[in-house]
Amino acid sequence: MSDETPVSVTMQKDGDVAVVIVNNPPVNALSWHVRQGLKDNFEAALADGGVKAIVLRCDGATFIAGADISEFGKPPRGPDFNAVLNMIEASSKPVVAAIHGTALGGGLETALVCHYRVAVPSAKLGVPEVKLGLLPGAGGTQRLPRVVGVEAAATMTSLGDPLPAAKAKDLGLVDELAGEDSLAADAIAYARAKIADGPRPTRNRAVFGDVAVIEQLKTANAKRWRGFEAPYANLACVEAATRLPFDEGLAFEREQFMKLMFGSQSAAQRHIFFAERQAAKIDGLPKNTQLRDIRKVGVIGAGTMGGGISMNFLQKGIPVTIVEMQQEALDRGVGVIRKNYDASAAKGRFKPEQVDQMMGILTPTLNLDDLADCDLIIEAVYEDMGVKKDIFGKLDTIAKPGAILASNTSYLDVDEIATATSRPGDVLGMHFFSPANVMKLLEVVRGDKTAPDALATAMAIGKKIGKVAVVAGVCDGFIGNRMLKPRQVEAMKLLMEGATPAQVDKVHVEFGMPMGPFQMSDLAGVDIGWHRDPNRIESIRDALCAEGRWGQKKQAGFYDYDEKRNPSESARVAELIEQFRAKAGVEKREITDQEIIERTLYPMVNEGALILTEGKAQRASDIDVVWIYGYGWPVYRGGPMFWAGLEGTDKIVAALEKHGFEVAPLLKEKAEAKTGF
Ligand code: T1G
Repeated sequence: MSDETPVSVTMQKDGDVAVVIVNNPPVNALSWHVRQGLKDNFEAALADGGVKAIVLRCDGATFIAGADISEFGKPPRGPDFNAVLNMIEASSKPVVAAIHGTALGGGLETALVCHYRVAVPSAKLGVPEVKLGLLPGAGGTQRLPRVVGVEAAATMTSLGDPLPAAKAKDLGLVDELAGEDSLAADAIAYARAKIADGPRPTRNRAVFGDVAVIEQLKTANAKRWRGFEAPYANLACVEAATRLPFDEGLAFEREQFMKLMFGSQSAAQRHIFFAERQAAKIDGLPKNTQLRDIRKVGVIGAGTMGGGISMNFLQKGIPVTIVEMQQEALDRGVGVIRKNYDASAAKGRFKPEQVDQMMGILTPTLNLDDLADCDLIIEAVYEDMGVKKDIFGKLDTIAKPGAILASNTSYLDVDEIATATSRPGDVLGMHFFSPANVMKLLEVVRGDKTAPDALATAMAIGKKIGKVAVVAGVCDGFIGNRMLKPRQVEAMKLLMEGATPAQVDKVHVEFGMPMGPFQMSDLAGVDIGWHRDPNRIESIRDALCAEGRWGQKKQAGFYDYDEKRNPSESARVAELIEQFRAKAGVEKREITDQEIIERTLYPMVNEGALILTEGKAQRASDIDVVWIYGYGWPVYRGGPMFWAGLEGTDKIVAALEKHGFEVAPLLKEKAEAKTGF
């Protein structure tokens, strides 16, 4: 081993058992120096006549959690992973994997070439590669069917969810459960007991189970896997294991792995893996920033948003005081929370006693003064600046010193709201997405005067309640809704010029969005932001609203809906569009799908470039995270800014200029340099 190789693998001896220990914080990823260390130490253990059995374990929080994803796409370094694994599997001495934390991906593949596996009950074992647009590329798809059978292997690889140790033991993936605090000793004892049995190479075991599960998984997950390549590649490899000799199956797996590895989908999904973690970091945050303690939360407004927001905290055991102005609204809001929890309990997500517990720490009140002991207060009332400033003015006197005062506003100026208080440092935005107890995105809006510790606390509590929190700057629509605007404006123009709502939506759905602009408008409500004057008809939308076509909630919007909310194209809407087109003297023309992409998606990239230049997002990858987790942008396209790199920023600029858009300087720069963001 050359001297510049970091020492991340060592070996200890316990009598006739060698213990190989990996120590590569934070997750013991299989970085090149780990592979090198495994090779060197196993070679030493195998050459040592006094060693009769070998234990592989890890220091730190977890067993090996996979290949080092940060190495992907870089020049290969250190020994080939498969070669190291084959050496371990071919060991003439029994090898036992001692598992704690999460044995994931290449980590589980390493455990699979060990002849036996011992795990603590709290351990989890899985192959999440599919979530990175990959598949287990070190024999996992060929060895799992030989240990847990085809059904479990197909499910594990194509869905990527880890198994708890007990379930893994039921499946034969774990041979013995160790004591939570005695894993090393138990694994050594287990290894010693296996000396007589000797090694049990996984590759020599027979595949078993029913291959029919593969088609069943495809049918059951068709909607969820729409547009994804990796789930199907995983299943193809497991299917290959049922009919090919091991080495041929390994070769097939390798070929499928390389295809995915060098494809755009995995690059996109790996980008989002890191982007999501990067989003949690606040650039320039003073090192010694202390988080404020959030023991109790106040929520003002018990409507859809206030109720959903409250649920996030209740299910993490954080007490909530929820305030409404009228008893009837308060009772209705609390009733909806209870109903939602009961529905989740009926699906097995909560036990009935958990629902009672959560409802037990919810305190409904009509009195704003009852928020005096809250550490975080989230206002979720009507989107009106006057109403919000009035509330924040009152909170200024009611809330205790140091309480964070957050508005759930989806676009209003947080700095202006802060002027209603004498403590602008405590004021920020926490923009949840509806339904707030389901959608993962949380835009944390940083006001000019927001204190760093208040911002850091809001980001941390967002993560604690299971959200993906992203820092946004104050501007109209922050990050997500600001980019939605040009998309919606152009979509409406396309209707005037000859496209139909169904054509525009179809292009977006085929692109991978869960729904198109008009389906989204019908779902959210066509009347959101409408001036409410049925006699003032200045746009197609005004005309729809004036006729009560407010969307799904009225069984009519851009589409007609039956009682099950199944949409159908509306002759009335076509007539309205025709009338507007005639009045405006616009000639209907054929609109291509490509033009729809260029005029609805490219302007989003343009707006994202402006957001970056104005400093309203910390980094381009934050914008991607917003669109993946807030709007369902297909993760295999990596988010708008990442996708711009795949699409070609030069191609985007050329199209935007062709359609008469003013191109953001930063986007122009990228186009000239022929790079992405
Ligand atoms: N490679 C590189 N860095 C990783 C990493 C990995 N596999 N996993 C985590 N990190 C970094 C992460 O970016 C963060 O960095 C820090 O570790 C803590 O992570 C050949 C090809 C293990 C459940 O997909 O699911 O094996 O932000 O915040 O919440 O077939 O990390 O601190 O700078 O997530 O405690 C397969 C991915 C890889 C597992 C821990 N393995 N990781 O969660 O910490 S592909 C995975 C996770 C593969 C083989 C194939 C989670 C975790 P920073 P964290 P956590």
